[in-house]
Amino acid sequence: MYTRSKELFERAQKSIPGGVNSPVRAFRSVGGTPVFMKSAKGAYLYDVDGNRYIDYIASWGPMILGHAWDPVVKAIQEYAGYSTSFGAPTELEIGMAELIKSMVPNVDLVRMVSSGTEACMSAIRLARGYTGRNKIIKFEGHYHGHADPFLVKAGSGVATFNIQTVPGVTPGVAQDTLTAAYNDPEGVRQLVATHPGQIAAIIVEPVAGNMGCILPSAGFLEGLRSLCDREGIVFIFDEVMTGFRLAPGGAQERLGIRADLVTYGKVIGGGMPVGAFGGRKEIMEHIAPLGSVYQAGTLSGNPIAMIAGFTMLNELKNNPSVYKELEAKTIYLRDGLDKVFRAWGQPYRINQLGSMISVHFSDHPVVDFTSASGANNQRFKGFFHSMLKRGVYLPPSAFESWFLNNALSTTDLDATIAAAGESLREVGE
Ligand code: HOZ
Repeated sequence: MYTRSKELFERAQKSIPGGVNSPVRAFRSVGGTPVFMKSAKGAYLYDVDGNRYIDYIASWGPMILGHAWDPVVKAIQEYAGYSTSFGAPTELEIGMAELIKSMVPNVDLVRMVSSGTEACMSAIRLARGYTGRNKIIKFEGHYHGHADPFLVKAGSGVATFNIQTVPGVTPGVAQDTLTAAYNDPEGVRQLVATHPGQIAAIIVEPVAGNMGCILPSAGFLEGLRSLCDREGIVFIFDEVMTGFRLAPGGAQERLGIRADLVTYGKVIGGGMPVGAFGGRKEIMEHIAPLGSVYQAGTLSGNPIAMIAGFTMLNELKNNPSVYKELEAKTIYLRDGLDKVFRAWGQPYRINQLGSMISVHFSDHPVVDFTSASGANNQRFKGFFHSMLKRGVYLPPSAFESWFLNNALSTTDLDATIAAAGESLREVGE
């Protein structure tokens, strides 16, 4: 079933560390051979052995309208003919910035970068430059890309591989990153109180997606907002996963909370390598060349990424019913999964908001990294492989959210629910 994938994985390991270019996709935490993909269309992935999968990763978020959505493909084809990079400004970048501003609240200025990592890294440099303070607060199990300051108690691959301390991150850098538990406002207040006037920024995944999907508890983000206002701290929403997914205006709009800076990743490129950070003029004006907080990139605002992203985001803006449809599909999936999990009779928790969802094999509510880590991830491993065998592609880690795309049909969702029922019977007690 995976003959060609196995051959490619063998070959890949000879020239690529671990055979992959991003650790989670190596399948190490779930075991087995990573599936090598050949193509994708709509809701389906096709691997090199000719197997078809219903996709619940959506390239870790951006494929909101499904893979290889025709207008995006056509736009890329057309614009590639004009050159794939200029290293000079283009009108496309202006259109993209204007479109983002028209969709997202509280963004006066926006700077394009090439990945979510770059966006978050630049946003905290900006917050530090703006406030003249050094320390940041992040949350355990949150992942903001792989820049040094974020690799402290990080989620995603760092949690998946249970890496406690990342070699190469100097103590000097690590000491400026303070961590608190997600959904623990008191913990954050204490950190701020013990470091008066030293915190430049609080960065948060408003809805966490890098330790499975975990929702903010009532009042948590509101409390952080007030704390930041009181203490002159820059409040950063990492919307790499939630941006343009939970609503046209992302988590800010969906949850009704104002951020000072927002970061985006692949979602604004329709899957192309891109990212952005933006926010209030007063803060963003400190970025070079307006200010002296330096940040740059030849591929920033790359024309192919811009036209792909513009085409997709423009559709989302003009057709907001996509969000209702996506949420209805996700609720349908959640309810269907809930039924088969209940019939199975073993502990589980399903967290869902908008089109983000995940299952934790846990007998307690999953509200933070400690509770996510306490789940039975051996069971997840068995479940993952049983689902894969049945043609359902879930994230190969319990520490990742699932993302739905709007190309999924009721038939796909029913097939997924049926596969889950069979998989649970296979996983056993
Ligand atoms: N860290 C990404 C998900 N949170 C995974 C990226 C990838 O493997 O492509």
